[in-house]
Amino acid sequence: MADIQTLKEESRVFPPPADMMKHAAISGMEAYQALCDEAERDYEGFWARLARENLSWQTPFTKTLDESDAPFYKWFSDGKLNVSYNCLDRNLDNGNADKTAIIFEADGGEVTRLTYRELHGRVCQFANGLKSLGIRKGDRVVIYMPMSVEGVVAMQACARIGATHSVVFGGFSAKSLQERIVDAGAVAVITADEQVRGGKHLPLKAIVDDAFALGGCDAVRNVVVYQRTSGKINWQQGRDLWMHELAASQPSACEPEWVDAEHPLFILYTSGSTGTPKGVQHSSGGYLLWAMLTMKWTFDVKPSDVFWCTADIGWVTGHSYIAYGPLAAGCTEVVFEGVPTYPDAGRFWDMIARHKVSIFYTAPTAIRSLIKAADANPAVHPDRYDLSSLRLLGSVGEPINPEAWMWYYKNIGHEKCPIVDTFWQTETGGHMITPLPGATPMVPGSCTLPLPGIMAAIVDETGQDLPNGQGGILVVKRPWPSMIRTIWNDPARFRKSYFPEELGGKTYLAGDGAIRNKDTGYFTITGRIDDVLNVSGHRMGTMEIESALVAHPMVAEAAVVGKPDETTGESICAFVVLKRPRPEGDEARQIAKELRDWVGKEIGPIAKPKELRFGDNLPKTRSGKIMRRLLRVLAKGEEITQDISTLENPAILEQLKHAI
Ligand code: 6R9
Repeated sequence: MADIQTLKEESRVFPPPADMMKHAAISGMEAYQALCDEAERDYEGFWARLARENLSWQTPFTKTLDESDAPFYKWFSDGKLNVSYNCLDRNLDNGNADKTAIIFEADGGEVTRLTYRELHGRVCQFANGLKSLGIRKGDRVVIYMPMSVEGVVAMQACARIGATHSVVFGGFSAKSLQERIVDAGAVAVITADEQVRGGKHLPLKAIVDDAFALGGCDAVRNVVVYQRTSGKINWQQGRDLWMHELAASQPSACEPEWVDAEHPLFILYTSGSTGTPKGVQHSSGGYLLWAMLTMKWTFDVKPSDVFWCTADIGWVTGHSYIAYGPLAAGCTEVVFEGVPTYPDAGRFWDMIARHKVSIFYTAPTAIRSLIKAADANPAVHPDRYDLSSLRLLGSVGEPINPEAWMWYYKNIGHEKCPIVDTFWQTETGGHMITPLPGATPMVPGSCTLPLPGIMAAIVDETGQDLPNGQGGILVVKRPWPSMIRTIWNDPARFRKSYFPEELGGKTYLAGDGAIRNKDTGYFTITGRIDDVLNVSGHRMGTMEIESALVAHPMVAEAAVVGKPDETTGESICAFVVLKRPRPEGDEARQIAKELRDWVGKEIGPIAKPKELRFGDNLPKTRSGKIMRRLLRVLAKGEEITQDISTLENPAILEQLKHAI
């Protein structure tokens, strides 16, 4: 993660390219300021105008923002629309019918192209198939699929019939999947036989079967299976259906189900600082407005662009900037199944060249690993590829350190492409703080300024505004259309997590720390202020990993902390006390491996601790609290200089100092 001191001193400023400035949707800082002023002057009027101009409403709304049940805000609540209609049908009517909607590239390199008309047909057929299974508006459908055209079709088909989808990332374990199926009360699961990553076939359907075996999935009537590899799978007659067979006999027209703007489009589970993952519930109208508008504002998407967001549909970035935003904006997008390092670490650059990608959106972690790869092997250095189609670059998921920013700017963008460092969250639905490509002068490592209408601020623990230059808590002072509506099944937790009483109950608490530059007012995100880790842009709660560890019969106690990592931003370091004597040497290594695999099975491979250390105990205060700040110092391999007078058992620090 970027060192805060370096960022404070970062003084390089990169103006946006002149020609981009001329043609951008928001052209120049005056245009940006004018939009901010409009929002300031007439907040509801501003959003109402944008919602009318950008979305097609079946029933126009008359009420813009309803704050009567704050913080359960409602937007455009008496309006009706359909998200899939806005993404697909609208493009058939406005001359995009034969335009390529999706360029899909599979892991092995096979390319499939679909026009808007074809995508519309596929979505309608599958939507009719889902209806034939009795799936209705408001039903929940879990999607556990690889990156594929079919994954996007599944999401759009749910939206078309008003079913609320919950996509679960294909790297999650059977147990994580089962918890989400149960919490969402899903009536169907859409999956694939297998997924392919870096040439390897990995099971998906088998994991769905395992999730069912864990119990509690009784509401699920059907499992719909996309045939990706034709690998061998178990089949439950009556429950399991092939996706292609279900769609085949269906008409290729499907009247969209018109839903209220507030109708839940999706639930997406994400990690919090405590307890089980939270089902973040999003709306239809407000969510789509922002997914589409940020395509125009942040990415300045034009009809001729080829847009590529490398995220997975299992994360929010894949929702807003693969499944919905690009289609609502009518652009051509690349959807990619594989990994950045297969068949070699030139894959991204090669794909950009072959598909003439003009807007490229990826995560700092990918950039950092590709820097390493390019340094190690000149054959995959980006200068070997024709990247001249690029005109805009984006970054998302975690802070981008200035060195990675500069490499991205020089080697990928050839100093011609602005970089939009987009700060946002699962809960915010779309971008919040980001440079605008035709307006904002960029500073490496800073996400710069909030988008018009986003009232971001930095406050102290009591909610008092802090002056620029003083770090504090990042908040958003006014509701915005694409914000989280509630936590599925847990409105009390929604209030407590995001609208705490200490901040007055109406201010959104992002969970990140931030600081604004004294002169420019630019924001720099300083990292989470709760027990949430960010490993390769994946969000994980330390508590979740600790619970998984202590569920192992050998483990007595565990504490998990983040440790700065050059490539993944943060890595997971676990301190473990076993029920048996502290192991050493080979035995320690063997048990560490067993525990790592265990966490992989409990949560998913992304949650496996990179490092495990064993102690006879953990550093605790006299009242028995684990002193995590000391563990963080130990994980970094630094000497403890802090006050340890409250520490009950100082001798333990020596044991935990070294990795096994
Ligand atoms: C979109 C997404 C959200 C957390 C967020 C913050 C970190 C995301 C960032 C960033 C610095 C950026 N984060 N973008 N930090 N600069 N441009 O990533 O959603 O998975 O919910 O993660 O990621 O810590 O709070 P999500």
